[in-house]
Parts: sequence; structure tokens; C-alpha cells
Amino acid sequence: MNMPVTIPAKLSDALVSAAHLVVLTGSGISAESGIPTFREAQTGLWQRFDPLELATPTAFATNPQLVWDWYAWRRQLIADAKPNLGHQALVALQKYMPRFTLITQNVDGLHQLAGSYDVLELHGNIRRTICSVERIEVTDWPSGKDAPPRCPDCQAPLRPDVVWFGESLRPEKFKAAVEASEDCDLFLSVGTSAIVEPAASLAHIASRHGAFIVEVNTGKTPLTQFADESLIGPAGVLLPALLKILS
Ligand code: BJW
Repeated sequence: MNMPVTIPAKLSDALVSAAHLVVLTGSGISAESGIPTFREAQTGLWQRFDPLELATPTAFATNPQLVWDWYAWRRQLIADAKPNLGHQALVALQKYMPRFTLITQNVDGLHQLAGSYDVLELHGNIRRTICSVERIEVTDWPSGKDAPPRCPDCQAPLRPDVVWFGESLRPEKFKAAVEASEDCDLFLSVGTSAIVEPAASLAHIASRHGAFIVEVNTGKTPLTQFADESLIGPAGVLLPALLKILS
């Protein structure tokens, strides 16, 4: 897409002078790769599926096969998807910034596939499978009828390496995300409804520490009123426009 975009002067200045840019992404950045978001009317996953039946530890304990099969379906959707212009713009932005931290709530691994490195994955990665008891990654298991398959080591059911509601984020990942948010002078919230905690607090932490807050989203969110600039539109158009300021 090649639409003309006007970037406010205050944002251009903040970008050009930024010493540390933090970008927090959500499912909206992968929407243009064909991966459904969670909460959008009509297309969001939670419009069609109940998160309490699929994305909680209780759901997995109650109906492990349903949860495993649902994640297998999502894993296939993601396996077929490719990074888009939004992901690619972030790869290039990383090269221009003195310091750059990419924090994502996404489990699709598309940032890494695009070429981003040191990505802080707050909610895990659907491409990885772990033992539900030992929490260690399992890459190979005997093929058979079991869904979910069993851990070759302890026979516990395997599960996707994602963070469900009511589960804690990996402390070291969240600590790194908080530290980056406290340190940055420019914070970009991209394609997230900004309601899922504790990720949603990061923009507010950055703001309290004096960072310039920018939101990139196709609509408004609870963060919009706190943002210094809100760019309304697709990430695949707006992020390349931000990159153009630097290149
Ligand atoms: C575009 C676009 C385009 C579209 N371009 N934009 C404090 C207060 C209240 C509640 C809590 C709280 N602290 C904790 C909680 C509970 C809970 C929570 O936050 N609930 C809220 C719903 C209120 N949080 C947790 O349970 C977290 N754990 C925790 O806090 O542990 C401590 C604890 C332990 C025990 C008890 C209590 C606390 C864990 C949260 C885990 C979230 N997991 C999921 C599923 C991951 C696995 C999977 O993929 O299945 O993560 S839920 C889902 O939401 C997923 C996402 O990462 C996350 C965020 O969604 P996201 O990415 O923002 O998507 P959408 O759909 O919401 O928004 C998309 C946006 O994109 C929209 O705004 C569009 O407009 C936009 N868009 N196209 C730009 N092209």
C-alpha cells in the first residue's frame, strides 16, 4: 500500500531525536498478514470463541483436547502467514535507533521471521510446545492418537508455550519490558486494544517516566486519550511512513 500519510511535526522531532525507542505490538500488526485479532467486532477470535473455554489453565484442565485442537488450528493459520510491511518497517527502524526494544504480545513469531531480534515475547510463542508440568520445551513426541500428546519425559499433557488468562508472564521478560519502558524517550503502541494487563501498563509506565507516547491503531483504545499522538490507520501503512522520516 502506498498512501500519503502526514506525520505531525512533534512526532517527527521525537523520532529523529529518540535515544531509546520502545515498540509494543499487539495482534493488529499481524492482521494484514491474515491472522485474526482477538477483540474486533466480526473478525476477532473472541467473537467466535469463548476465551474462558480455550485460553485459561482451567479450560485446559477441563477439556485438554478441545484446547489442543484449537491451538493446532491457530498454529496452522500462523504457519501459512508471512510478515507484512508493518513488521518489516520495525526491522528497519531497529537499525536507525541508538537503542531499540521490541516488546510483543503476539505469539505468532512474525517479528522474528521478518528479521527483528531480541524480541520480548510477553505472551509466549504458539510455535513452541512445552510440558504442562515441567514447563520445558518439547520438540519431538511419539505420533499417536493422543490430543494433546504426552510429554516423552513425564507423560504429562503437552501444551502451547503461551500465557493464558490468570497465568503469570515470565518474570524476566516482564522485568525487561518494564525497565525498557522506564528508560525510553519514545514509546509506540501498535495494533493493540491496550486492555490486557500487565502489558497495557507499559505505555503508562513510559509516560510517567517522561516518554513521548504514540499510538498506531485502526481505531481508538483506552490508551488514546493518554497518548501524545494517535495515528489512526493500518500499521502496514503508518509504520513505513514513520520509517521514511529517518531514511
Ligand atoms: C490494527 C490493525 C491494523 C486491527 N493496524 N491496528 C488488572 C486489571 C484487570 C484485569 C487484570 C489485571 N491484571 C491481570 C488481569 C487479568 C488479565 C487481564 O488483563 N484481563 C483483561 C481482559 C482485563 N490478565 C492476565 O490474566 C495476565 N496475567 C497476569 O496478569 O498474571 C498475574 C495474575 C495471575 C493470577 C491472577 C491475576 C493476575 C495474562 C494475560 C494473558 C493474555 N493472553 C492472550 C492469549 C495468548 C495466547 C493465545 O494467543 O491464544 O494474549 S489473550 C489475548 O489478548 C492475547 C493477546 O496478546 C492479548 C492482547 O490482545 P491484542 O493483541 O491487544 O488484540 P486485540 O484484538 O484486543 O486488539 C487488536 C487491536 O489492533 C485493536 O485495537 C484494533 O483496532 C487494532 N488493529 N488491525 C493497526 N492493520
